[in-house]
Amino acid sequence: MFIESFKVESPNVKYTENEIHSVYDYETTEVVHENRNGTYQWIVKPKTVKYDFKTDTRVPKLGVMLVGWGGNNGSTLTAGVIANKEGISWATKDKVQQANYFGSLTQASSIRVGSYNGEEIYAPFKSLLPMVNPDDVVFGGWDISDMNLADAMARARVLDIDLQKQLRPYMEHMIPLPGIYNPDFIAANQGSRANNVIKGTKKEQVDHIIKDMREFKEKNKVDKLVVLWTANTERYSDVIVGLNDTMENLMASVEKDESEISPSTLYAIACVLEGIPFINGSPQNTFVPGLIELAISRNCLISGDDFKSGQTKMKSVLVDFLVGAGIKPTSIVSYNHLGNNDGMNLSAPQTFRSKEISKSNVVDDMVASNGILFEPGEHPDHVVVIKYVPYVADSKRAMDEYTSEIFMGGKNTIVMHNTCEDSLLAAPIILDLVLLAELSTRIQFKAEGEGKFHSFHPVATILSYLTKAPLVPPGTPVVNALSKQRAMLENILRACVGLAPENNMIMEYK
Ligand code: NAI
Ligand code: DG6
Repeated sequence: MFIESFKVESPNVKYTENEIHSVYDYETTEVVHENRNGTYQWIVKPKTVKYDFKTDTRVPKLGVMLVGWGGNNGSTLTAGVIANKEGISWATKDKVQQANYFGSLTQASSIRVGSYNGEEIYAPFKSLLPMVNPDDVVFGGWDISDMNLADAMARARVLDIDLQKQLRPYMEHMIPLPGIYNPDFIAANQGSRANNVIKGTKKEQVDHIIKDMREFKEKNKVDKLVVLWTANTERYSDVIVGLNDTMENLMASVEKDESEISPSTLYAIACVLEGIPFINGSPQNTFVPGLIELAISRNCLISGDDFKSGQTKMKSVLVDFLVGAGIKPTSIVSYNHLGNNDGMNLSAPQTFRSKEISKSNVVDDMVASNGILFEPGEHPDHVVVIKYVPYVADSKRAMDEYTSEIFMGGKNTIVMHNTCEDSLLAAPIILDLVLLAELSTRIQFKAEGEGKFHSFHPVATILSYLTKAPLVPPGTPVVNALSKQRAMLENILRACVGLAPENNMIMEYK
């Protein structure tokens, strides 16, 4: 049975006018390696830590500024939100299609809340805690191309033409602000697009972005802003001692107009200085060590890297299944071809290399979790190929071959072929990232023994379900397995309203 909303009644949960308070027992285990009677043993000690969560339930008016607003993702997301808000439907060759948010965890997925008369009760994911309604978000942003969003939507060739016609009046007045352009960081084939750029030194460019954000907030009367990079994949920046390795060195390098500070890092610096959450949807190392230090020192949310949309999402499910089933994946070969501007930009070796790195590291934690199948340091062969084929436009083709060793030396080969508009996968993920980033800034907590409430660590691991290469604070394990990432996010939100983690034991029926 599906219900739209619910309220938790528990001595551990208190709803006040502006907050939900929850006192929560976090069940965990501590592992120690100790000398017991002359031999070292692994000892595992279950423990319970009491946490206090408090969530501000006042939902702000949210502004979202996209870097790369006029790209396929930016224009598709903007169009999709307008279509939903306006209740637009359009004719396809199959049927009359209604706007929807399919593919969005927050808007289109559900959670199990319990059982009622022997039936499982589910509710929308978004009913867990008060979240911004996408209809109320004000979108804006920057692009190095000055094309208005209606023309950008047409250039993207993603949405049905009847829908585009209806959306045009809403989008033709939307014009991206000039962006920071440095041809050294993206493919040379992007040069002809760059007719809308901010001039000046790096310091002046950072100041310009800060001014843009302040003006956007003021003009649109938004309470809060989130900025998300959905611009071209950049090449990696070199991380150099004295240049960008510490917060001080990074800021000094901006003052000195050092060429190795990338545009994405400059936008991120501007956001952190203004206390505005910044999310990186592309694979490059925007978050150089100096930037991470800056974000931590200012307690400003940063999150990344690279949207986890299709092929990698499947990989983080399939390899988790194989390793979890005691089957040893030995070779993973992933081919992609696509014909959109992202594909054209990735046809340059340096930008491709950024994507290759983020697509390749996504099974490491699953492999490391099973010492029966894999020796320490052993990995499956893992190859990623991306080719630019203009004809297929945004309709990306992904072909994967997984070869595994099974019982008694047998071999198993699984082959998958996935065809999908890339931007229709990415747009709902962008929405989830900004809505969840905003929500997470309203949650505070303290563990027993901690005097004061505090927010999550500024490096936002709770968003890792949505990214290929989750950025984590130094010394924190990276989790790539999709089901674990989803469980982490859902269970933390459940804790905020005093609900037990979803443990799937269903003891009520045993
Ligand atoms: P796109 O090429 O259509 O859009 C990128 C936009 O960024 C372009 O309009 C370009 O003019 C603009 N741009 C480039 N540099 C800029 C700068 N410094 N400042 C402001 N604007 C700038 O690409 P698309 O398909 O929208 O993808 C965007 C990014 O998202 C790419 O890096 C892609 O690799 C990444 N991504 C996409 C996924 C998907 O499924 N679509 C999944 C994972 C990541
Ligand atoms: C080709 O791989 C282009 C890329 O931008 C991908 O489409 C994007 O990174 C999505 O990757 P995945 O592996 O999540 O489908």
